[in-house]
Amino acid sequence: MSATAHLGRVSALPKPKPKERYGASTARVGATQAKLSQASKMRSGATKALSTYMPKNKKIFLLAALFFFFFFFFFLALISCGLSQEILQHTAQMARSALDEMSASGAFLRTPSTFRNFISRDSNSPFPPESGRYHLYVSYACPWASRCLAYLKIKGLDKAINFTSVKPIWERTKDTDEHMGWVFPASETEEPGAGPDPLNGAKSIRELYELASTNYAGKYTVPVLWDKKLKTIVSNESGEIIRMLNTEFNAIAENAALDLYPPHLQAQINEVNEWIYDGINNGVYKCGFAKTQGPYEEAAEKLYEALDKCEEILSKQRYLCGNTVSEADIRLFVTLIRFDEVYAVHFKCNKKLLREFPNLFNYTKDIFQIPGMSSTVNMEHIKRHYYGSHPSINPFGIIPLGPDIDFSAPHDRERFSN
Ligand SMILES: N[C@@H](CCC(=O)N[C@@H](CS)C(=O)NCC(=O)O)C(=O)O
Repeated sequence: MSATAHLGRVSALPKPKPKERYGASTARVGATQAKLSQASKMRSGATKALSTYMPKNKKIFLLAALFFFFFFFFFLALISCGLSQEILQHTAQMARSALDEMSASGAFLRTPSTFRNFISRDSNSPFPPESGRYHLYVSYACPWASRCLAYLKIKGLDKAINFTSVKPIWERTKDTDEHMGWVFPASETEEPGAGPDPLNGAKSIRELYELASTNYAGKYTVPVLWDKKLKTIVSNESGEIIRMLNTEFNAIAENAALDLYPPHLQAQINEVNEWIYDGINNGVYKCGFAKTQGPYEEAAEKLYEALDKCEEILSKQRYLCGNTVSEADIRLFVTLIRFDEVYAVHFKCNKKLLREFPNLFNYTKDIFQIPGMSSTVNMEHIKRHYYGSHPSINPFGIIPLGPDIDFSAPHDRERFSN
């Protein structure tokens, strides 16, 4: 109720007869009345109208007024609290997809992952590295999930840790809201490459997050490293999952000797990862998801600076951190393999194509040809996902035919072999 509405109601009341209602007035009330009548000369029309109906017993009137104002502001506060809670809930719901992660200036801002447990050989670890205990949920389309899948394959861990891929195109995950996300096919044959959830019978990745946490309000991303024993998510952060896969399962890995993060290269790998993540891995997303020109241009410039830097490094050595393959190469590869097929068109990264960087292009073929790597690249899933799941970028979902690059073609990187 507004203050003016209330005044309207007061002025509509019949004029009270003070003596009849309250009896004889006291000297104190009389003095107050005198003061008030002096002050009333200076009041607005509305306040004058109010004082016309003021009962003689001022104490009661003032108390009533005080109560009224107290409850009025109390209810006002309650209403605004309720509203702001509703706004917060709405914002949380809206932030359930990468497409909603925007700064005020229209730049893409990726939010950090939430499940950050570590599988460890440490005897006190709640997540010990047991064969058959963990399951990796991925999408072949997703570069972050693909780097985990690459580790499963090249470390020879795919028998100890099984994996399932979701369908490439986002669908509604619930009838009760608008969220679009990763879903499993209903059968083994519905979608080549993807399969139903073999553990929980979940219909979507969202359902896995809801099984793991009843109050989760973030994005429902892949990869998800699932613990069958504790029925929860160990980690949804690919950068940390690959570190676990590199070292913690060596007792059961078929290719335990391969160390993609050896102690003598760790500082160098960390340094390279940082600018490659910012400029390239996440940089292509910053180009593609920008909603204003400025942040797009800033991201595109940074992207090409970083690509030029890689091209320069790879003109002198076979891999990013020397002549042995490392974590940094797997992390860069997952973006490069998608570059000309998707990012150049869909994310507007077209200043220069991967194929126009001789060293980077040959390097991408070289990594693709590491035993096990090619099985982690499903270009059909990749193209159908990006072109089909972001209607705000590609409203008709049309998938470009080209360029259909043959990454198994010969490359020239052996020239750097020791
Ligand atoms: N920090 C995560 C990022 C994973 C991520 O962003 N995955 C994307 C697919 S490429 C996803 O699942 N997005 C779902 C969404 O935005 O709703 C990681 O590196 O593991």
